[in-house]
Amino acid sequence: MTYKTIIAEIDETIGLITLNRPQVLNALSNQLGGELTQALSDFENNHALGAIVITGNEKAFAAGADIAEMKDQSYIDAYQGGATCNLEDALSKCRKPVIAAVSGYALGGGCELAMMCDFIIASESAKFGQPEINLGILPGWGGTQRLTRLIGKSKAMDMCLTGRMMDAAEAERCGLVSRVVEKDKFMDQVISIAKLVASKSLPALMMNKECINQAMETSLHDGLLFERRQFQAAFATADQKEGMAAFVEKRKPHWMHR
Ligand code: CO8
Repeated sequence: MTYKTIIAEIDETIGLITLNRPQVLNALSNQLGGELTQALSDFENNHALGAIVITGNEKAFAAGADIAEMKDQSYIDAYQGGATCNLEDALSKCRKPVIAAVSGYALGGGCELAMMCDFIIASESAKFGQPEINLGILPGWGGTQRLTRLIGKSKAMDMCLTGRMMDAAEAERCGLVSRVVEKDKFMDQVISIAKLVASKSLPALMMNKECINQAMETSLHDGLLFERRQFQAAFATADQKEGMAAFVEKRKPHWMHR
């Protein structure tokens, strides 16, 4: 499918989505939200793919929602929402691993989009922030909620109330990103990490993802019970049998993804 605001490509076992509005630092317009939702759904339904990467360009992952598009919106426009709202649903329902690869600015809705993904890999040049306070508003796409869960109340307050940016090193220190990669090797490294993920058993990936997401939503007691049940269910898969047999036989597993 041809898109106007993103590029969607397949690289062997991974789906790669590049936000592509460089003239406005990949500001997230409604059209981009719709196209990204469509590409995610196509990759989710493509059985040949085991992981999805969302990225931008060297200067910006995304500098937020499109302010020019948003500025005259009324309460009812905001309430009814647009394609960007559907994108949040699509991402939260996506069962395959989704990696955000962030270079340059990830601000406002850009930072929120990255946090909706399963984990964030940052280039040394990445800059994260929730600058909505400077526009007289607040984050509206999970910035006060996901950021607080990821980095804690004090730092989330600092970020949202000052509107300052944090660099990649600080983002790694406080747990916003899983790792920081050298600028020159950034996309090569991201792709090899995504392919490593995609080389695993898909049902096992999905069960891991589901359990970790559950940890963000529930008590430790209920989360442990949820994990225990998923662990038990894993013994009903062909891939559990294959994975353990391959270990004992000292060979590589051949996943059936069943
Ligand atoms: N929206 C629209 N256009 C933008 C945006 C944006 N978010 N960010 C940058 N641009 C445009 C600029 O207007 C400029 O366009 P032009 O060349 O036509 O003047 C072009 O991109 C390049 O930007 P700059 O000239 O400003 O580049 P600088 O390198 O000088 O500065 C910054 C880079 C610091 C990133 C600066 O562009 C900036 O501050 N951008 C805005 C950041 C921001 O406030 N983001 C938050 C937006 S609000 C939001 O995201 C709420 C999300 C809620 C979603 C809810 C959905 C349901």
